[in-house]
Amino acid sequence: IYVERTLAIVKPDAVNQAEEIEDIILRSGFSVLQKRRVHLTPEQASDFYAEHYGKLFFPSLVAYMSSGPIVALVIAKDRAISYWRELIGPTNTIKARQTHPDCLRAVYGTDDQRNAIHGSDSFSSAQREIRFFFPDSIVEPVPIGQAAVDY
Ligand code: YYY
Ligand code: MG
Repeated sequence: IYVERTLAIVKPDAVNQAEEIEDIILRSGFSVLQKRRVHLTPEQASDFYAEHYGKLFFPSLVAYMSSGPIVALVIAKDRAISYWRELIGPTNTIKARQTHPDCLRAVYGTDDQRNAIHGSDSFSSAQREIRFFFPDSIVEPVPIGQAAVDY
Protein backbone atom coordinates (compact mmCIF):
# COMPACT_ATOMS: atom_id res chain seq x y z
CA ILE A 1 0.00 0.00 0.00
CA TYR A 2 1.32 3.43 -0.99
CA VAL A 3 0.43 6.88 0.24
CA GLU A 4 -0.41 8.91 -2.81
CA ARG A 5 -0.33 12.71 -2.72
CA THR A 6 -2.38 15.22 -4.62
CA LEU A 7 -2.81 18.97 -4.70
CA ALA A 8 -6.04 20.49 -3.46
CA ILE A 9 -6.78 24.20 -3.80
CA VAL A 10 -9.52 26.15 -2.10
CA LYS A 11 -10.11 28.82 -4.74
CA PRO A 12 -10.92 32.51 -4.09
CA ASP A 13 -14.72 32.09 -4.08
CA ALA A 14 -14.53 29.54 -1.23
CA VAL A 15 -11.51 30.75 0.72
CA ASN A 16 -13.67 31.97 3.61
CA GLN A 17 -14.83 28.37 4.03
CA ALA A 18 -11.31 26.92 3.85
CA GLU A 19 -11.37 25.63 7.44
CA GLU A 20 -14.69 23.89 6.93
CA ILE A 21 -13.35 22.32 3.71
CA GLU A 22 -10.16 21.22 5.49
CA ASP A 23 -12.35 19.50 8.11
CA ILE A 24 -14.10 17.59 5.33
CA ILE A 25 -10.70 16.65 3.86
CA LEU A 26 -9.62 15.23 7.22
CA ARG A 27 -12.93 13.47 7.88
CA SER A 28 -12.61 11.86 4.43
CA GLY A 29 -9.45 10.13 5.61
CA PHE A 30 -6.79 12.34 4.06
CA SER A 31 -3.75 13.64 5.91
CA VAL A 32 -2.88 17.26 5.26
CA LEU A 33 0.89 17.27 4.70
CA GLN A 34 1.42 20.89 3.73
CA LYS A 35 -0.74 23.98 3.54
CA ARG A 36 -0.16 27.49 2.25
CA ARG A 37 -2.34 30.54 1.84
CA VAL A 38 -1.22 32.57 -1.16
CA HIS A 39 -2.48 35.32 -3.45
CA LEU A 40 -1.30 34.42 -6.98
CA THR A 41 -0.31 37.12 -9.45
CA PRO A 42 -1.98 36.86 -12.88
CA GLU A 43 1.34 35.59 -14.23
CA GLN A 44 1.52 32.81 -11.63
CA ALA A 45 -2.11 31.85 -12.28
CA SER A 46 -1.38 31.68 -16.05
CA ASP A 47 1.60 29.48 -15.34
CA PHE A 48 -0.39 27.13 -13.10
CA TYR A 49 -3.10 26.76 -15.78
CA ALA A 50 -0.69 26.80 -18.77
CA GLU A 51 -2.40 23.70 -20.26
CA HIS A 52 -5.47 25.88 -20.94
CA TYR A 53 -3.60 28.73 -22.61
CA GLY A 54 -5.41 29.91 -25.75
CA LYS A 55 -8.85 28.65 -24.71
CA LEU A 56 -11.74 31.11 -24.63
CA PHE A 57 -12.11 30.88 -20.87
CA PHE A 58 -8.39 31.31 -20.12
CA PRO A 59 -8.33 35.10 -19.48
CA SER A 60 -11.28 35.00 -17.09
CA LEU A 61 -9.88 31.88 -15.38
CA VAL A 62 -6.62 33.72 -14.75
CA ALA A 63 -8.49 36.80 -13.48
CA TYR A 64 -10.57 34.64 -11.12
CA MET A 65 -7.60 32.67 -9.76
CA SER A 66 -5.65 35.86 -9.07
CA SER A 67 -8.64 37.79 -7.67
CA GLY A 68 -7.94 36.91 -4.04
CA PRO A 69 -6.12 34.53 -1.73
CA ILE A 70 -6.32 30.77 -2.15
CA VAL A 71 -5.33 27.90 0.11
CA ALA A 72 -3.16 25.17 -1.45
CA LEU A 73 -2.91 21.85 0.39
CA VAL A 74 -0.91 18.71 -0.23
CA ILE A 75 -3.17 15.89 0.88
CA ALA A 76 -2.35 12.21 1.11
CA LYS A 77 -4.28 8.98 1.17
CA ASP A 78 -4.34 5.67 -0.67
CA ARG A 79 -5.46 6.60 -4.22
CA ALA A 80 -5.68 10.27 -3.20
CA ILE A 81 -5.74 11.63 -6.76
CA SER A 82 -8.84 9.84 -8.01
CA TYR A 83 -10.61 9.92 -4.65
CA TRP A 84 -10.19 13.70 -4.33
CA ARG A 85 -11.44 14.24 -7.90
CA GLU A 86 -14.47 12.12 -7.01
CA LEU A 87 -15.18 14.15 -3.87
CA ILE A 88 -14.92 17.53 -5.62
CA GLY A 89 -17.11 16.40 -8.52
CA PRO A 90 -17.69 17.77 -12.02
CA THR A 91 -15.93 20.94 -13.24
CA ASN A 92 -19.11 22.93 -13.85
CA THR A 93 -20.74 23.83 -10.53
CA ILE A 94 -24.16 24.39 -12.09
CA LYS A 95 -24.16 20.94 -13.75
CA ALA A 96 -22.63 19.40 -10.63
CA ARG A 97 -25.62 20.62 -8.59
CA GLN A 98 -27.90 18.67 -10.91
CA THR A 99 -25.96 15.43 -11.21
CA HIS A 100 -23.80 15.25 -8.05
CA PRO A 101 -25.57 17.47 -5.48
CA ASP A 102 -23.37 16.32 -2.58
CA CYS A 103 -20.00 16.92 -4.22
CA LEU A 104 -17.84 19.76 -2.92
CA ARG A 105 -18.13 21.87 -6.06
CA ALA A 106 -21.92 21.61 -5.93
CA VAL A 107 -21.92 22.73 -2.30
CA TYR A 108 -19.19 25.41 -2.32
CA GLY A 109 -18.96 26.52 -5.97
CA THR A 110 -20.37 29.74 -7.39
CA ASP A 111 -20.94 29.31 -11.14
CA ASP A 112 -19.68 27.48 -14.24
CA GLN A 113 -16.16 28.86 -13.75
CA ARG A 114 -15.83 29.70 -10.07
CA ASN A 115 -16.05 26.14 -8.82
CA ALA A 116 -14.44 26.56 -5.38
CA ILE A 117 -11.98 23.65 -5.44
CA HIS A 118 -9.12 22.25 -7.50
CA GLY A 119 -7.79 18.72 -7.65
CA SER A 120 -4.89 17.35 -9.71
CA ASP A 121 -6.18 15.10 -12.48
CA SER A 122 -3.30 12.60 -12.78
CA PHE A 123 -0.08 11.51 -11.14
CA SER A 124 2.01 13.72 -13.42
CA SER A 125 -0.22 16.77 -12.79
CA ALA A 126 -0.04 16.11 -9.06
CA GLN A 127 3.78 16.07 -9.20
CA ARG A 128 3.92 19.27 -11.18
CA GLU A 129 1.26 21.08 -9.14
CA ILE A 130 2.67 20.08 -5.75
CA ARG A 131 6.07 21.37 -6.85
CA PHE A 132 4.47 24.57 -8.11
CA PHE A 133 3.31 25.51 -4.60
CA PHE A 134 5.82 23.53 -2.51
CA PRO A 135 9.11 23.42 -4.42
CA ASP A 136 10.91 21.47 -1.69
CA SER A 137 8.36 18.74 -1.21
CA ILE A 138 8.81 15.06 -1.83
CA VAL A 139 6.20 14.08 -4.39
CA GLU A 140 6.88 10.40 -5.00
CA PRO A 141 4.50 8.01 -3.28
CA VAL A 142 6.22 6.44 -0.30
CA PRO A 143 5.47 3.12 1.41
CA ILE A 144 3.35 3.66 4.52
CA GLY A 145 6.09 2.24 6.73
CA GLN A 146 8.36 5.11 5.73
CA ALA A 147 5.70 7.75 5.65
CA ALA A 148 5.92 8.68 9.31
CA VAL A 149 9.56 9.60 8.79
CA ASP A 150 8.85 11.65 5.67
CA TYR A 151 6.00 13.64 7.21
O1 YYY B 1 -9.70 19.94 -13.83
P1 YYY B 1 -10.91 20.79 -13.67
O2 YYY B 1 -10.69 21.98 -12.77
O3 YYY B 1 -12.15 20.01 -13.28
O4 YYY B 1 -11.28 21.38 -15.10
P2 YYY B 1 -10.33 21.84 -16.31
O5 YYY B 1 -11.00 21.40 -17.57
O6 YYY B 1 -8.93 21.40 -16.10
O7 YYY B 1 -10.40 23.43 -16.25
C1 YYY B 1 -9.67 24.15 -15.29
C2 YYY B 1 -10.55 25.26 -14.75
O8 YYY B 1 -10.91 26.15 -15.80
C3 YYY B 1 -11.89 24.79 -14.18
O9 YYY B 1 -11.77 24.40 -12.84
C4 YYY B 1 -12.76 26.00 -14.36
C5 YYY B 1 -12.22 26.64 -15.63
N1 YYY B 1 -13.04 26.31 -16.82
C6 YYY B 1 -13.89 27.27 -17.32
O10 YYY B 1 -13.98 28.37 -16.79
N2 YYY B 1 -14.67 26.97 -18.43
C7 YYY B 1 -14.58 25.76 -19.02
N3 YYY B 1 -15.34 25.51 -20.09
C8 YYY B 1 -13.71 24.78 -18.51
C9 YYY B 1 -12.94 25.08 -17.40
MG1 MG C 1 -7.91 20.14 -14.82
